[in-house]
Amino acid sequence: MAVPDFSGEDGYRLWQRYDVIDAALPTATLKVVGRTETHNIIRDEFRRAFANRVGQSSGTLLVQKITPELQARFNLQADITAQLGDEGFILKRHGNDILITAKTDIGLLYGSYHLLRLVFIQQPLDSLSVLQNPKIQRRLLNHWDDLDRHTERGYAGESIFDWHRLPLDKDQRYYDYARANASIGINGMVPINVNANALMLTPMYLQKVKALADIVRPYGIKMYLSIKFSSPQQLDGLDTSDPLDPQVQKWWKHKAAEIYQLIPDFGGFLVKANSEGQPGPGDYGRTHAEGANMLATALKPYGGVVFWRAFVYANDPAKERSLQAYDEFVPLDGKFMDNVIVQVKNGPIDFQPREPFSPLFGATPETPLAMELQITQEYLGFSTHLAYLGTLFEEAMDADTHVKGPGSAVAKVVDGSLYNHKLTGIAGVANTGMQRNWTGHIFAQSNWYAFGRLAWDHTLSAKQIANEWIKQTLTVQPEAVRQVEAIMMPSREYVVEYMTPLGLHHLMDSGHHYGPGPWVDNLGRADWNPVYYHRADKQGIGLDRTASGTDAVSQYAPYWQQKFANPETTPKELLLWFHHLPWDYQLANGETLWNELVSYYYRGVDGVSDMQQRWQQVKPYIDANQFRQVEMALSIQQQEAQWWRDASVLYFQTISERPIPTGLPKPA
Ligand code: GCW
Repeated sequence: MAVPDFSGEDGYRLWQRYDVIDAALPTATLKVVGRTETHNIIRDEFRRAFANRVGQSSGTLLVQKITPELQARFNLQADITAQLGDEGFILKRHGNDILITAKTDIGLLYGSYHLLRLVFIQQPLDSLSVLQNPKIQRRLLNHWDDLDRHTERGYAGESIFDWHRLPLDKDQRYYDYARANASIGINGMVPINVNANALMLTPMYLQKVKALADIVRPYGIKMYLSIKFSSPQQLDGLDTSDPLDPQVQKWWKHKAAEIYQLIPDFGGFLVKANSEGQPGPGDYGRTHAEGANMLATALKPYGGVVFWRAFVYANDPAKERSLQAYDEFVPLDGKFMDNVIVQVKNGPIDFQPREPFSPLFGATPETPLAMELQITQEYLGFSTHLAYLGTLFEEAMDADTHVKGPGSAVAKVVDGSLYNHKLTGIAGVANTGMQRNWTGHIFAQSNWYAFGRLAWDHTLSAKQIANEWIKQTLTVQPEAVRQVEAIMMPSREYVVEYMTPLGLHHLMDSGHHYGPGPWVDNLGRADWNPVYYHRADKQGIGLDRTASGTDAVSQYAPYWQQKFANPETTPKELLLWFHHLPWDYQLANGETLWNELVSYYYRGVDGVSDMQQRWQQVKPYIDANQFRQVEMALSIQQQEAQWWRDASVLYFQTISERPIPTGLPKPA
């Protein structure tokens, strides 16, 4: 047997494979005006991209901060340049020259990455005229990485952050990480898990954090830290961490001063409090607002912010889990300081393959909300299943809350436009690790990419982002691009279909959340058990969240209350999220619920076969190593989609006592 040759593309360069894609500098000369570290990065980036490839036309590619003289030379109207924000940029062609301009160095860097993207996705530049500003101000990656390099919900090897070797060992990966993030507009990072380790705030670790912050700063990335609410006790032996205690307040003020002395542009704190066993203000009978404001007061003199997570479901175990975040946070609206932003997961449970939007979005007019999306695939097959999440992120952003009538999309809550908030943010739970290709599955890179692009501009479509990513990462051959798009676009829906169709959710096996476990009923808390969510019994299946059940529908705007109250007007894909329905319930297409449920499970498996076939067709256009990695992962996914289908259908069949509909093969 021949020894396989794995010497090809290893995925390390992500979507920055400039040197293998055929493209040239669009002008003959590059001129970057300025000598800061960021200017040097820009020079280096163009050198990497075009090395010895000479441009086609005779002009100059000029990278320079905006001046009146440049405005005149490139015909930039004053009203255009007035629209430039601090991170924004303008790209403008004039004759044979191209200008990249901005108000700041970082704007120049973002403009440079945008031009590179346009070149590598083969956009014509003849009449180039672009003005862009990010729509959301703080665009963060949240790493759930522990100090010992274990990554909670990480499926790509150990953490890329080597705290043992920092601060002196400045691994090349940190620079490459920063480059990749800057190229898609990510401007903040939290290198440490939300289940925080208090040690992070000790002087020794802060030196390490400073070293990282210094590396990423010229790329426009700010450092934030997750903190443990009990730090004053754990680190300095105070006898309380009560946010209203003056000693505790003083402790945090000193800590903030210490941090800002090392990292003057430090972004702020991310906090998971009174959630899943973490300490918090509730331990002292104080509210989330009192806890957040105490930290916000300490950060305020330096311009820092607090991201306070709304992922809580601790206070009242008897209350259905999806209700709890809304019930705890809505009464606090108006009580948070203006440098606090509440960070809300896209759905009311927990990063399921599909959830309705969280009813918190739009329900707190006085409180800015950041959206938290999960890039790592905790509930979507880890890094062995191909699931392009651009479509999930797009669905989450575009969902219309109707809180101020039609056109009240979640994205408008998050970008601040619905309630006129200046402080805006979005966070993605990262999927990076030490694997050579960073994310374990080549296609998981596209989820990191899609998060960044949508955080920058939520009006981009998932399809357009997939197209960009494919051309920069895999191939520009038109037919192959089309095929890969046809793999990516429905891929997340296939996962929904073979894991949790029709609004089912949280049926993954306990703890690890990989593989089916719809039968699990013996965990420590009722709301950790899959049976809690599907409620299958002799009569039917689904969780009644209408007024006759947990009444979660009442947390939505009246428009949705009405729709969700009735199974006939509930979107089919959320049917069993909101309703418990008889097995023989008739759907609009004439099928019974049981038959439809089963056929969805089959459809998901067929979808994976379709992806496999399409992948074989693009073989000639994909690097052999990339091809093989994805081919092998798809074969795992094929087996496991069948496992999901068979386990789920057989389990539910023991309850429904109905036959597999004719025409479908019987589960193995
Ligand atoms: O869903 C849960 C995850 C935990 C995670 C938690 C959270 C970081 O299973 O691993 O903890 O969400 O978001 O805080």
